[in-house]
Amino acid sequence: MSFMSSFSKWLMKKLRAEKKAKILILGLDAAGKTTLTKFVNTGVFLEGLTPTIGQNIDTINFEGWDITTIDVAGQEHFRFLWEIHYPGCSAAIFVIDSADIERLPEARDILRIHLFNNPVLEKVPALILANKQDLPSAIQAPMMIQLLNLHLDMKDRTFAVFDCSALTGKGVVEAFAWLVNQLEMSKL
Ligand SMILES: Nc1nc2c(ncn2[C@@H]2O[C@H](COP(=O)(O)OP(=O)(O)OP(=O)(O)O)[C@@H](O)[C@H]2O)c(=O)[nH]1
Ligand SMILES: [Mg+2]
Repeated sequence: MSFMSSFSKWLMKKLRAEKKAKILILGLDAAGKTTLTKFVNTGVFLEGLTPTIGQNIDTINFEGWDITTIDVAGQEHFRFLWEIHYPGCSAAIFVIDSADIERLPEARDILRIHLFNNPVLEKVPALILANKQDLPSAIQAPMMIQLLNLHLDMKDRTFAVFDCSALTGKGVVEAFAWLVNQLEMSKL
C-alpha cells in the first residue's frame, strides 16, 4: 500500500471518530454548486454569484457534524483540478441543472468519469442533486435516474438522487440528512 493511500485511510478513520468529514461537490459549470453550498451555510439564496475559479472551501455544521465542503469549479478548463481533492473524501455530491436538458449527456459523462468509474471514490456514498426544481422544465429524480443511466451504472454503489432547489431551499435539508446518515453509518 502506498504512503498516500495509508495516510488517506488513517485520516478518514480519524475524521470519522471526530464527526468531521470532507465532502466534494462536483458538477458542470452553472449547475448551482456554489449557490447550494452558500444556501446550506447561510439559509438564503444568494443570487448572481460569479463562476468559481479553482475551488471554494467552507465548513458546514449539520446535525453535529463539521463538514468541510470543497466546491470545485465546474468549467471544463478547471476540471483537471478536481482530482487533487479526491483522496480522503467521505462522500461526494454531484449537482445537476435539471432544467438544462441539452447538457444532460455532458453531465452524465462527467459523472461517469469522475465519480462512478473513479477508483479513488469507489467506496464513498454519492449524493446526486437534481437542482433548480423551481424551474418549470426541471426533470425530476425518477426520470433523471433513467436519463443518466444511474439504475445500471450505480447498481454497486451507495447513492441517492434528491430533487432540490438552491433558490427555494426545497429538498436541501432532506438531501443533506441522507448524506449525514451515510456518514453516521460509516462510523459503525
Ligand atoms: N432558478 C435557479 N437558479 C439557480 C439555482 N441554483 C443556482 N442557480 C443559478 O445558477 C447559476 C449558476 O450557479 P452557481 O452556483 O454559480 O453554479 P456553479 O455550479 O457553482 O458554477 P461554477 O462555479 O462555474 O462551477 C447562477 O445564476 C445561480 O443563481 C436554483 O436552484 N434555481
Ligand atoms: Mg461555483
